[in-house]
Amino acid sequence: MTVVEHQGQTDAPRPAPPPHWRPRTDPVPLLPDAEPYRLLGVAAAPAKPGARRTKASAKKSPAAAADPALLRRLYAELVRGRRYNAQATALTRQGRLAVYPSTTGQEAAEIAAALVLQDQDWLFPSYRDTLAVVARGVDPLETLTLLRGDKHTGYDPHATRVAPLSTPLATHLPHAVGLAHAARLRGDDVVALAMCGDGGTSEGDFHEALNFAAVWQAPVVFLVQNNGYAISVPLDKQTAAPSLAHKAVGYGMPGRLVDGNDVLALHEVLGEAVLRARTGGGPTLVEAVTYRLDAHTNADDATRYREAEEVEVWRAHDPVRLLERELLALGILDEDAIDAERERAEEFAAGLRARLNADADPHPEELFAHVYATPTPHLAEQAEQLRAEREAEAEGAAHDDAATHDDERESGR
Ligand SMILES: Cc1ncc(C[n+]2csc(CCOP(=O)(O)OP(=O)(O)O)c2C)c(N)n1
Repeated sequence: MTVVEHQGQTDAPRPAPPPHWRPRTDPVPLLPDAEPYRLLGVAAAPAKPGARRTKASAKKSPAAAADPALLRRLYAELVRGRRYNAQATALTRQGRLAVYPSTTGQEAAEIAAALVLQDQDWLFPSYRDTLAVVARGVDPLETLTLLRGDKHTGYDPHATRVAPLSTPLATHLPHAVGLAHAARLRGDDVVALAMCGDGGTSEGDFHEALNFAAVWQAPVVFLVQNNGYAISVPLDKQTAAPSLAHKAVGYGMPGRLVDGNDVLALHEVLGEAVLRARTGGGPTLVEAVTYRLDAHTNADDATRYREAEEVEVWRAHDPVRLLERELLALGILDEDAIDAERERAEEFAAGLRARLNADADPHPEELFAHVYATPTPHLAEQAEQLRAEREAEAEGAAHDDAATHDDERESGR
């Protein structure tokens, strides 16, 4: 296409642009890494095809500089998380859970998200993020209560500083921004970390949340777990952006692209983002490139939209094995320590199983208890209606019992 200048305008002096025409900030420092950021296995990769990885080369890896206690903790949480996913999925097959969205393959992002927060911070999870919630310290049984279908949430969000698992996509992101902004106005040292999937980034709430977070410089970290699919919809049907992390630049916040299976890289990047938020630097968008090895939920058939070969490629990049290999090479773990960790995870799963195999006995009227801080008149009316119906039922049952008793007496039985 040829651009033709309007006649008579070519030599006219151009007015200086008003301030809102100029870039408000240099976009280049906000751009994400060209490749997903990695720490595990970096120096350990063979220099030449066929070259063997040695202990010495592993020692040069960035993991060698990390705190061994942190590395052990990350490993323990990954092993427990993997077992938790398997146990929860098994419980759906036994009818003990209504549904379970597994994070098998995504454990690194879940664990890193929980571990970078301080006690006073808030986590805003999506329905998939039960593992992050458990790693944050919420009772694992209570984490599953919503998925069992017993109660709205299952844990007290204020006691744990974990917002309820959000089933509607991305609706919790503006909540995280609002909470963080309010905390900052009050002078409270609070950071909110909000999690969503790649599909969640197509929701209006995602964009509104990022926009206001940047405008207000709210202390928020957004973590997108890009596992390639929103149920069956692949990423290229969600976005034309170079990466999800690039979206940050349009809002005026930094974007980071991280290997979502590298727990150490995630811990570093999320930790930096949390510190930045805490010290007044504003929000960050972190995209973790990962993969859900299990189906979307136990109710989904993933073979209808993805090839087995694709799953195998990701299985070879397993987050638990990735850290395990590095720690073995560094001498931070040995086979006995690995067995001990697996044993601990088994005990954890057995405890969870036993507790979930006990029938829950929720009170029907509790359904109305935690919907609003002040119940609406409509809700109060419904609660009253249910109470009256249950009372009438109980009276009816008592009356029937008494009548049966009288009949039996009269007939001499
Ligand atoms: C507002 C809204 N729209 C649609 C749905 C139905 N839904 C449930 S999960 C899902 C896909 C989500 O994919 P993604 O955000 O990538 O997260 P993932 O499940 O992969 O972790 C959809 C569309 C929903 N829960 N909420």
